[in-house]
Amino acid sequence: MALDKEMFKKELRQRLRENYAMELEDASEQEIFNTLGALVKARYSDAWGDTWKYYVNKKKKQVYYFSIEFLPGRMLKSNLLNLGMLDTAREALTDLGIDLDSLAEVEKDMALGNGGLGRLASCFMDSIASCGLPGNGNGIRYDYGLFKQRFVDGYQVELPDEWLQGGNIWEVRRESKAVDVRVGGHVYLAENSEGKLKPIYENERVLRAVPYDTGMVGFENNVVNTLRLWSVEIPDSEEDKYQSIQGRRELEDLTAVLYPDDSNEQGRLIRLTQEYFFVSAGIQSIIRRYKKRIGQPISKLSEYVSIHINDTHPALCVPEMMRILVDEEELSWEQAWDITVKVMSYTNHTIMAEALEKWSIDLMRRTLPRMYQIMEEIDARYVQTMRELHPHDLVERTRIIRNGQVHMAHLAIIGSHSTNGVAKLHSDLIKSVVLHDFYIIYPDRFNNKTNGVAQRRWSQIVNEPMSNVLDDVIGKTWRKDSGDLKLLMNYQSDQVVLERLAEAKKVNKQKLADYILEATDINVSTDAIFDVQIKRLHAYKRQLLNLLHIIKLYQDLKENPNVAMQKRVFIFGAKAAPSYHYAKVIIKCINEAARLINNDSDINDRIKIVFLPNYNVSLAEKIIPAADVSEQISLASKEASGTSNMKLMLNGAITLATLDGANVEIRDAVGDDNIYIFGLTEKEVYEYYENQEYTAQKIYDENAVIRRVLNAFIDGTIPNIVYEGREIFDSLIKYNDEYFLLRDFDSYVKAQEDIDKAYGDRTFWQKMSLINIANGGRFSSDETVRRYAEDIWKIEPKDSFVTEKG
Ligand code: GL4
Repeated sequence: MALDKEMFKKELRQRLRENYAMELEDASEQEIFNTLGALVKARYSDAWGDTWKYYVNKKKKQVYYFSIEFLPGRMLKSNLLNLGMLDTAREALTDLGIDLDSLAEVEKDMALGNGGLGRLASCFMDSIASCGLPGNGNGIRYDYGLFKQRFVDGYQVELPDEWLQGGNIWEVRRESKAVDVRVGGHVYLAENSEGKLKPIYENERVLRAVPYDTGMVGFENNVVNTLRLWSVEIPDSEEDKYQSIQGRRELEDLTAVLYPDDSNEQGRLIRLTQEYFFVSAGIQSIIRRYKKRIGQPISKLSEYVSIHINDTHPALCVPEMMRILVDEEELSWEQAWDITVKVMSYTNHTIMAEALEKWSIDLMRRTLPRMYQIMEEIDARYVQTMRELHPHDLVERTRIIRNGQVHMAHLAIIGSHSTNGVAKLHSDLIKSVVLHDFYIIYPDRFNNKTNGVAQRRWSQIVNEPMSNVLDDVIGKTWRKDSGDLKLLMNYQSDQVVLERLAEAKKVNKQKLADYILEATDINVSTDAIFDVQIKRLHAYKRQLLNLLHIIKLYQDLKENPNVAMQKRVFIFGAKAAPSYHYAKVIIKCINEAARLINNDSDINDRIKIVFLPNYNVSLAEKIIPAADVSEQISLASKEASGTSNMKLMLNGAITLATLDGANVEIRDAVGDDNIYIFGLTEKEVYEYYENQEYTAQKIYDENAVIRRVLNAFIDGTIPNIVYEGREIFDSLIKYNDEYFLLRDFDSYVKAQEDIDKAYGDRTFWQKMSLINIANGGRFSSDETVRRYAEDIWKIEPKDSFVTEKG
């Protein structure tokens, strides 16, 4: 039954009394938040149980999305919205003198991911449930999420993220579903009494994997799926092995922290054990459930179960499934292999060579001896089969075990029936370059699934002012079907609508300006262009190119204070992996340039730099609705897709981009006139690689503007960066500018000048902004997961049903 405002208030008070023996007036914000969370959870717990029963009773095929990262951020408002309770909750709380938005800030971000990859997994969880698709997440419940970032003297400092401190209201610990995972020791094969070869384990360690489940609430459809995250514990049977505190700590450390590096993994033992831990626990629980609930022979597994390998971190799904089917279920190798390949599918998320995971044979053998044996067998059989079909060197290059290393991407491709990229350009590149050898061998396995974003969160929840205008202008159907945003195209010349959208943007900018003042003490004007670059700090994403342009503007203004230009606020949000030295150097330089420019009275507030610390999902929710310009300036070919580019356009920001990742599709959606494109194309980049004719020094020698900008890093113009400035300078000149910043500089400056002019023409700008909003619907993750469901997972949505309790 729907909860009305009065009932809501009554229930909140009653629950506070029951749980804390307190009246509302005496409760802390945390206590009220926890109580509200419990109230919300109670509203979907029936549907959660019923969804599960429905899938089992109807023997629905389900997908299990295995990902070492999930990045849901805060869940209160999203759950309220999806349950249709957001307005009621807001009004009821207002009556009680509580502001929902401030209360929501009490929730700690669930930050069990680094960036785009983990956030995509969470957008998918939302969309899978909202589309009524039978799908679950499987990952790790880290005790500490991604580190908190502070700036001290302009340098990044990392602090632990103690997200579980206030308790986690959404999760349910399921002790009874725990499973054991075996690692280390030795394994050899011996005949059992029936004459079958069976693995014998010696001196292995047994880890207990305990699942914590979180309901993934679908949008107004009574569907609640499950995100299952595993935590390590010591099994009772092993208690006596862990008598020292240090021994216990070591074991418990396994799920303590998320690796803070999103694309440059170093082969560490604990990371490999993490990967196996959640893979083994997840697959064991799937098989256990299948046997108990579905009651079909194991040979039919692929008709009921699909497993998705999100990037290579869960690639051990392949040998682990083989282990269970062969060692435990006693299927033949051939039969087990056939099932495994049908069940598994894999997404590649990057072409950066350093992120293509490899493990040394030695480490693999020591840590996961049975997995290694199985991978050796897979590899040997692969070679045997392919030798007859393909040239020797091609087969050698694509082997799983090669040059002393285990290649996880090779394992994922060979052991699954589908490999996809995450934007058209990226999928083309993996076919033609990065994984070209595999494309020759398995042409039918390759496909594209362009990323998408959870549009309800990234429009309705984060941008109420814009949403209200949209409701008035095009009706409310866009809230359910974001394709209806297209209706807005009919109003591109309607002054009133354009003005109202601009007003909404202004409200969001003021809110962000208030936050900036509070967080950094910097005063910014909402008349300025809010120019935003928010993403992990990586050389290939080229935050440095953005900085070079800012320095150029600064030098222009110093030279001639009367230069005509719009006011601009350059907003950055970016964490650097703690071990990524160069990225940290860039952070320091941006912070020092900010200090210089923001305090220079000659500049007189015409340009400002704001580097907001601790970029995370919640901060993105504040920045994105307020953005005018969306910087997507990676070197073409390097960004697999990007997803903040989609969120920003959906909120009416104009994209300034290279033709990289999904930017290409954004351009196709909005048309050339409503986006600013610059720089080398991916083809030109590859030509440079082939001809090896790029010389940064030459550009520096010939281009006076560039020379002046680069010299600012070493001649004291930007203070306090004696070492960092030199490092930047050398990376560009001495080490020949790996990401072609200098080559793209002039066309970037030109595009920025065009933006400057366009912003001066209010109507022109507003119209571009409207067209971006109207075409944002194309990048909904609802659509993306439907494509995965139809083409790869072969799962069907639930027929519409009503939970038993109504
Ligand atoms: C990433 C890509 O870098 C990013 O372009 C993409 O949008 C995201 C989701 O597909 O995956 N790959 C890795 S690794 N981290 C990412 O964010």
